[in-house]
Amino acid sequence: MTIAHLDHHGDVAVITLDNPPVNALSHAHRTSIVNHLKAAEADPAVRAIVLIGAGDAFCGGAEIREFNTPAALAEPITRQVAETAEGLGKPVIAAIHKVAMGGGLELALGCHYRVASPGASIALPEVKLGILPGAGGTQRLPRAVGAKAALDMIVSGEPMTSQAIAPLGLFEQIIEGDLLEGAVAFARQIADRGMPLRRLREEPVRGENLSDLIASTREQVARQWRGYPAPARCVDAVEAAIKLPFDEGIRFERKTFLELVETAESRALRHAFFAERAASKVPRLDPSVRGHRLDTVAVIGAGTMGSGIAIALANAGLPVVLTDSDAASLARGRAHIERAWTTAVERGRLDPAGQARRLALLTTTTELAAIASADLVIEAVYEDMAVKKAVFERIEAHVRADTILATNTSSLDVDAIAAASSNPARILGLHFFSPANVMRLLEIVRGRATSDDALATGLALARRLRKVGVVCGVCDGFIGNRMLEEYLRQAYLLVEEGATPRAVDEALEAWGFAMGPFRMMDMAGQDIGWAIRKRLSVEHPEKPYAQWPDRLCEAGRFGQKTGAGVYRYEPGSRDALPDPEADRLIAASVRAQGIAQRVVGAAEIVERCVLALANEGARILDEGIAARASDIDVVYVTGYGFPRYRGGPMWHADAMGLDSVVERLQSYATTRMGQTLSPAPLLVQRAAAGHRFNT
Ligand code: 3H9
Repeated sequence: MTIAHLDHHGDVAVITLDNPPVNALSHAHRTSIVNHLKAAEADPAVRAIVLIGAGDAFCGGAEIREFNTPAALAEPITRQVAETAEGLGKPVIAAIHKVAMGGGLELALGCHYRVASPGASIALPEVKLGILPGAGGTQRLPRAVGAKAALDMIVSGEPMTSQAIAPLGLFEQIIEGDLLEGAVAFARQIADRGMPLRRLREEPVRGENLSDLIASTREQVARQWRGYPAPARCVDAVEAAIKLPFDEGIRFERKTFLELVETAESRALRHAFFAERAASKVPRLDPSVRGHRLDTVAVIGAGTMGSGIAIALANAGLPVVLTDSDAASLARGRAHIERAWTTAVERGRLDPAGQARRLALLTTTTELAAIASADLVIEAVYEDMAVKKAVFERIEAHVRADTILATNTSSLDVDAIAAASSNPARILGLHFFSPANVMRLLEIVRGRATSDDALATGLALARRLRKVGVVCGVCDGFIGNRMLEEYLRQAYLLVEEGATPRAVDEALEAWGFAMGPFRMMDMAGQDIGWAIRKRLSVEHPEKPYAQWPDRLCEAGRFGQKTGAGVYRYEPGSRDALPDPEADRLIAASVRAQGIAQRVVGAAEIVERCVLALANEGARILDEGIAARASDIDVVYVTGYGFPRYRGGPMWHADAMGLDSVVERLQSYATTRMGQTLSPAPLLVQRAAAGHRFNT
């Protein structure tokens, strides 16, 4: 077993955390660190101790997979490891490189001194897992860097670089060059000079107006983190650090940690963490295939999507050639890109040098020949099969034989596009979400002929753009939009049956969705849904739609872009206002169909919409379009505003129990349009076998 080891560098003992990949603090690892600390303490030849990490991290924190198992509670727990270091009578120095997070940082806070390499990422990210730092972090960090900075870090979970946090008092030295050598020299200096052992537990929490700070943070958390229990508890714990003696604060932290780690929200957030990482492991793809080296990427089409993709590429440091055959569209696209970077500078998110670097990476041209040197071409033209095929033909006339070609279609058949190519193996789908420079999700569509090389290039691109790439097979709408169709079907039918659009939006927003379906479709454009319905109602006449949305579209109500959709919009505003005209059109449509409306409650709204997602997810899983249920969850959490603290539609169904899901879906069988919710075969099978989607 690979665990911490102890070496001697003269009179300095070096304990190396060694538990790949991130030196997480499993029970075995914790035990071995404590044993080495005690051995070093007992060894008269040792005058100081350095704790350092092997590989690419000092320490990524507690072993998350141990949570909710006996191993997490087995002593020494992480807090006791930090306490052992703090309690030693010889100086203990944490030497941090690359990553010190969660329990890893808490262990370092237990040490008497800390040094770091430049650029190390320092964080207490527990809140993102629905817990709080449970190994003394909420009590020691405010003592180390002051209450304000500590509260920011603990509540946001966001990392700071070692250089940025050093002046706040976390590090005694930033060591350029060899960290071990520097840390050993530093440790020897401390011992030589007989420097006092700095124990944070003995120091006061620094900062002014701390009650105001706690009160204002509490308010901000309540506004920003509806549905997430952990952020408010993080504030409580820092308040405890301010108000209580250290040991009482620690007891409060532990109790709160143990409560939070059992919550459904924490379990769901941890699922989301591992699901995102699992998505990069693709069945039937040799992990040694690295994909094409990307020196230049070309984007075809300078519309909203194409220019958003160009921004994302340049932001990641990739040279981009953006082309559009229409000079006016190209100019509009370029202006949009330049405006995005100017706004980022104005808001302090980008410095002028960064803006200049990005501009230098961007070439815009109407000449398709300019894509000749591209390693990857991403087509982002109008969503029409004939147009796409024609564009691919022209692209292929200009690029090298090994250039990877991607279509940014959101629903068209990638195999059909590839079939028109002389080399279908190099073609894949890269479905970006709008705005492409903001949204984290990238659906990577693996066609029948897509080569491993092309697929690996798509995955590497996702990593480069700091997006989550989810591989899916070819079907109408891929994972996300195919499920969305079922979700929207229910949302529209619920209005036909008697709910108001606002009630539907409010119910789903209260449940945790970032935006209700009608506000979302008003933003995306009701005409897009209309076009899809027209096509699908021919291809799948067995799947009924509510009719009122078409009536709205026929009246030119396409949403925000036309100032009216399901809601009304004042010029320049995105606020969805009630609109009696929309209500009138809906009522007229329902009357014309002779539908007897009824009272529809919030519980039914949420249940039908959310379970429709999971039900279609089951079909997608059954057909092999998604490799695993967690990939579907990742798509919904990162691309569709599904509440992360509920884990995703498949996780939610698992948490409900699949037999209950089947029972709830069947309960609608007798209602009008009940067949739209008939349980998918895989769902029924798994429920009958007592299995889950996420294994
Ligand atoms: C905590 O510390 C609680 C304490 O306060 C109290 C305790 C009582 N455990 O992200 P990557 C795996 S809570 C287990 O692709 P990167 C990860 O799943 C913890 N596994 O690499 C993946 O495995 P696989 C607080 C972990 O270089 C592999 O490592 N800490 C852990 O892009 C590589 O991960 C956090 O929340 C872990 N703690 O980023 C930090 N961490 O290869 C969470 C990682 O099988 N971790 N793995 O897919 C991270 O943010 C990133 O992983 C990190 C490296 C920045 C460390």
